Amino acid sequence: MRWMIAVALVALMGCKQESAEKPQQPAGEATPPAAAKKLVVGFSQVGAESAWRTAETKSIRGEAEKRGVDMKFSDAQGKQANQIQALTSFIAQKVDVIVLAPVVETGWEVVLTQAKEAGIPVILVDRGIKVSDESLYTTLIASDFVEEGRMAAEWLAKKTNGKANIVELQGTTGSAPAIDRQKGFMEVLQKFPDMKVIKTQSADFTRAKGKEVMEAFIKSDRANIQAVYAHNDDMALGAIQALEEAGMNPGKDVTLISIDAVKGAFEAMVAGKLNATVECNPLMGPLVFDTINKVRAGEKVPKFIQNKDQLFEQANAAQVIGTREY
Ligand code: GYE
Repeated sequence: MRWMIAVALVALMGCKQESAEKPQQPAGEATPPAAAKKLVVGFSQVGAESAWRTAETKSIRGEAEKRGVDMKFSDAQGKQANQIQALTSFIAQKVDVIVLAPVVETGWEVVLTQAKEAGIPVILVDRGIKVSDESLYTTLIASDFVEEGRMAAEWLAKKTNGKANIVELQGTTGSAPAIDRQKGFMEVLQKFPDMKVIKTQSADFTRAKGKEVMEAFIKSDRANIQAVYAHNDDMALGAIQALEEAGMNPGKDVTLISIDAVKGAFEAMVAGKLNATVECNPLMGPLVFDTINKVRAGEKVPKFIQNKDQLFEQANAAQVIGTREY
């Protein structure tokens, strides 16, 4: 009898210990197989410079949570050095996959070679890179920024009858969207000899710098500014503020077009202060994790997975604003 109690006690203790270690596992359920182990993803994000970026972060983090992915998130505060450090740490931690939103296009060879050697696939999101060896990343999920630049220029040409002195607010120097949005825009301008970019400067994709740079443009060339092309909405919103403070009429005396199509841009269009915006979709969480699953299942994925974008203008802003998710 006594030994029976002892055995029962030991069994009970064993059970207790197990349930203390695995509190979430309901009693009686088998230990999950090794394959069901949580996926570990390291996500190196640029920062939080714009409303677009905040929406992207929310989408990717939200989807990770929904799918039970263990996501290690690192905010680089706009610095490539911080991203390289984050990637080095992800590699040391042996994450399953790295998701990288690269701040600039160049300078990734060394750290991506380390990821490759460690057998960790790298998925680029929203911005591309320039590397001599394309096998250093698996795929890029992004919009076509050159096309966005073209769309902006075509729209502006139509709006101004092919005649405008334009000031350009560029995104972060060396970043894919700044380079390509300028490229696409200038390509279309070739067809319109009376459309000229009279001033161009980086405002780093932020509203504060957009305002600052626009103030400088107004100071030096006020009478000549007829249009503003901003590489993102935040900078256009900053420019609107600068124009208003200078007693000018954004959306009327000065035509403004930007890129992203965030909520703030729709509000400015409804208020008549911004004329148009080209969408750049940041809601890529679901696509990112679907792609990760395919890559892990050994499926071949295209080198470039493109988000499709469209242009919105003042005329339909009020109608559309309620349907926008970011
Ligand atoms: O347009 C801008 C941001 O990389 C596509 O970065 C992204 C750009 C986006 O900060 O607002």
